[in-house]
Amino acid sequence: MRKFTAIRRFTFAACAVATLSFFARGEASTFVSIRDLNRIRANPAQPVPPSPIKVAGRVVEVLENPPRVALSDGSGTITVLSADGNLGEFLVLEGDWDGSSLTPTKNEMVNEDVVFPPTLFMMGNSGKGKDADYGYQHELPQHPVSLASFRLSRTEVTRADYQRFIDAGGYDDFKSWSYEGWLWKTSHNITKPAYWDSVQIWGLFGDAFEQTDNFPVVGVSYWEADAYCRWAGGRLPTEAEWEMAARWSGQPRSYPWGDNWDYENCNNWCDTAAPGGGGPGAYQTARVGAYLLDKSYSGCMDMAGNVSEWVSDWYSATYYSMGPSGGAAWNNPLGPAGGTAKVVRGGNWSDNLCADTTRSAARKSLSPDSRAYNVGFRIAH
Ligand SMILES: [Ca+2]
Ligand SMILES: [Ca+2]
Repeated sequence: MRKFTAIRRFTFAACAVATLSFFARGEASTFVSIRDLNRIRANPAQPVPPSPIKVAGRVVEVLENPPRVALSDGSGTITVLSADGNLGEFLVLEGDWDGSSLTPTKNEMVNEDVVFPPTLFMMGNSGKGKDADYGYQHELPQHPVSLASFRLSRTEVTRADYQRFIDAGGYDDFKSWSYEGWLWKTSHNITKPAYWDSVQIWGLFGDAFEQTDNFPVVGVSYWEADAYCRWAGGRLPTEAEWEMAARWSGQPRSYPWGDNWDYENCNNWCDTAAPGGGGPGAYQTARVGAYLLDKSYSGCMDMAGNVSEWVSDWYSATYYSMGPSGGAAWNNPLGPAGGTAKVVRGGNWSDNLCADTTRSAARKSLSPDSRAYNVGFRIAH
């Protein structure tokens, strides 16, 4: 079995991406300040971006004090790839270029993929720690699962991501939909997610808040999540893929970050810090990736909290007991052949059983027609 150190090296070397989009005019060669990229890098222990790095396929020099990137052109969208290191939190910067500096107008984490090699892991309730404290029968038995290589989006799919699906006519093109999904969509005359307006109020006592572009899309049924993934050339992750990405570090963790519960680590009912918006008791989602400690060993964000996530499996309370006998690994399990409810994984902003439902082994079932304000999804390839 390969170690996750190898995954990390591969992921960061091949996929570490930050994008600087800006409106620029002028010289053939100019300097763009990336001080804001630097400022937002949450972990001060992380190094200055390695030099040289690639910008839109070209190697350019990264200058320090202050950190900035030398660019050879002054317009359009550029992509910054780290050559061999972690740029920190991956961000999109958009801003106004005045000829000497960039004034950001938007920062958001890039929803790039984490790449997983073939992995053997232990799925289900570990019987230890918080799994023992809060476990449920349908999380048993713990069983070995062997997964083929796959990619998974680092963050939940955002409203900006989903807007592109809408703008591309995704709701009008049957080719992006399953047969069942298309029937559901047309019979209910669905043209956009529920809770799609940017300003929302989600609690009896909650304040109005704004879902910006980099908040997770919510209010999508399983069929809409599935259609988005098909349109984007991907698919929903399987339940096994989701759980491995959330908790496996060579050992199963209770939560993405480890075995100890801290309600401030993720967007759940109990946290008070609300780094992605809101405040104590805030009835709302948060910007994806805003809770920096809600990060799995593999680098996926918000797998404990923010929104719960559709996976592709039909739900069965006894499915884990249907695997191979004799302790053999179950290869790429896809879930039951059919059912009446789909599996949803991970906790969310409205979960008030905070330490329980945010566990990485926790499972929930939900009608595929359901369009909830606390359920979104991420995309696999
Ligand atoms: Ca919260
Ligand atoms: Ca989540």
